Amino acid sequence: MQTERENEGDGEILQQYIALADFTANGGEELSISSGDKLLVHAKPSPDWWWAELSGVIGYVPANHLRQDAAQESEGDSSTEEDPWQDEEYFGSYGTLKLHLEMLSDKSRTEAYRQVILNNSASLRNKAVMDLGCGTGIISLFCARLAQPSAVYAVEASSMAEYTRQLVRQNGCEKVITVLQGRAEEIRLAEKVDVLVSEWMGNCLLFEYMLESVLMARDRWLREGGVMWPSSAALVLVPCQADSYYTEKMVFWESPYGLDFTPLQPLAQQEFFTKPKFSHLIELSDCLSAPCSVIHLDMHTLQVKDLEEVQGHFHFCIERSGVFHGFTAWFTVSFKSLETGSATVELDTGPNSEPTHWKQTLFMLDKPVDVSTGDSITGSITMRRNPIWRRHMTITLNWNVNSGTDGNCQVGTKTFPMWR
Ligand code: J7C
Repeated sequence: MQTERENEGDGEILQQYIALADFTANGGEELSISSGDKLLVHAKPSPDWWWAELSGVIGYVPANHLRQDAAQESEGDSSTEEDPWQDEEYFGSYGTLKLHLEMLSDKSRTEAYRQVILNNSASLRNKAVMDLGCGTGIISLFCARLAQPSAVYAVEASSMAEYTRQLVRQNGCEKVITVLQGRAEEIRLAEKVDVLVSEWMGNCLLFEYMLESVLMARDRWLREGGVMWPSSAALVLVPCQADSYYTEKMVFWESPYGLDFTPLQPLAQQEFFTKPKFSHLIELSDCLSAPCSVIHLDMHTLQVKDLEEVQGHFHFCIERSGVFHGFTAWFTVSFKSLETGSATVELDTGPNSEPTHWKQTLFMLDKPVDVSTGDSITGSITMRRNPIWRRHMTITLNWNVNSGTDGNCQVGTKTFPMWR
C-alpha cells in the first residue's frame, strides 16, 4: 500500500533520481514507477530499497531501477560521476592474485582450455592466436608449449600484464607470445588472427559482459573463416528445491527461541530473495526435473546489440514431487575442432560435473509452490542488460505451474537484479 506523504522534508536532503525501468509495487509499502519518472529519494535505509516520492506519493522502490538525475549530478561533485563500465574497479580487481588464483585453481575450467589446445595442436601449427583477457597468461602458455603457433597475442588490460610478461619469459615462450597491456578494444595487432580464444564467462554466463569485448575483437581481428574458442555457449536452467536455504533465511523467523518473528518475513524476502544467490551448489536430488538448455549463443554470429536482451523458453516435466523453491542456472561452453568443425571439448558448470569456481546461481521465488510428478512448468527467461551499468543485468523469469492431475495453473513472474 502506498502511504501519503506525511511531512515536508524535516531537514532531510532530498535527491532527485530518474527511473530506469518500470517497477510494479508488490504490496507492502512499495511504490510503482515507470521508466523516465522523476523521483525524490528521501532515505536509503538499505543498499537495495530506497524510500522515494513520486507525485506526492511515497514508498519503497528498488535502488537498481534508479539513476541519479544528470542535471543534479553535474551541479555537484564531479567525483560522483561513475564510469558505466566501472573499469577502475573491474580491472583493479584483476590486478591482484585473488581472482587469478581462483580461476587457475579451477581444474575443470583450466583443463578444458588445455585439452582444446592439446586436441588441436597439429592444426594450430603456424596459426596466429589472440588470447583475450589472458590474465596470468595460462592459455597463451598452453598454446606455446603444446603447439607451434606462429604468434600468440596475449591481451590483458589489468596491471597483471606486467607479471604475465615475466611469466612468459620465465617459461621460455617470449619468442612466440607477445603480451599486450590494454583494453582489447584499443590494442593494435600486426596481423589478423586465425583463432580468438578467451575465457570471458561470468555468473549466469553473461554477467560482467566481457563478451562484448570479445565480439568487438572478433569483428576487428579475426580473419575470415577464423575460429572462436569457445565456439558456442548455452545457459541451462532447472526448477529446484532449496529447502535448507529457505529454512535458514525464511522459516527461521517462525519461532526463534519460541517467539513469533514472522513480521520480519517480508523483510527477509526482500533482503535474501531479491537478488539471485551466486555460489550455490545444487544437489542432483534438488533438481525437480531434467535441466533444459534455454539460451544458445553462437560466438561466430552473435552481435553486440543482441546482448541487450537475450530470451529463452522452457518446458519442464516434474519428475519428483517436492517443493518448487526456485530456479537454478548454470552454463556450458563448447569448443570446436579446427580440423573438423565439430565439438571437441565441452566445459559444463552444472551439477553433473565437478564444481567449478562459478558454481551455480539460485533464483528464489517469493512463495514456494508444491509440485507433483507429472506437473509441468513452462515459461521464459529474459536477460536484460542494464542500460546504464553495462556490466550488470536483470533476469526476468515467467513461469506457469500446470498440474498434471486437475488442470490447475499457477502463474508467477519475478525480476532479479544482477547486480544493479
Ligand atoms: N581487454 C583486456 N582484458 C580484459 C578485458 C578487455 N576488454 N576484459 C576483461 N579482461 C581481462 C581481465 O582483466 C581479467 O584478467 C580477465 O580478462 C577476466 C576474466 N573474467 C572472466 N569472467 N572470465
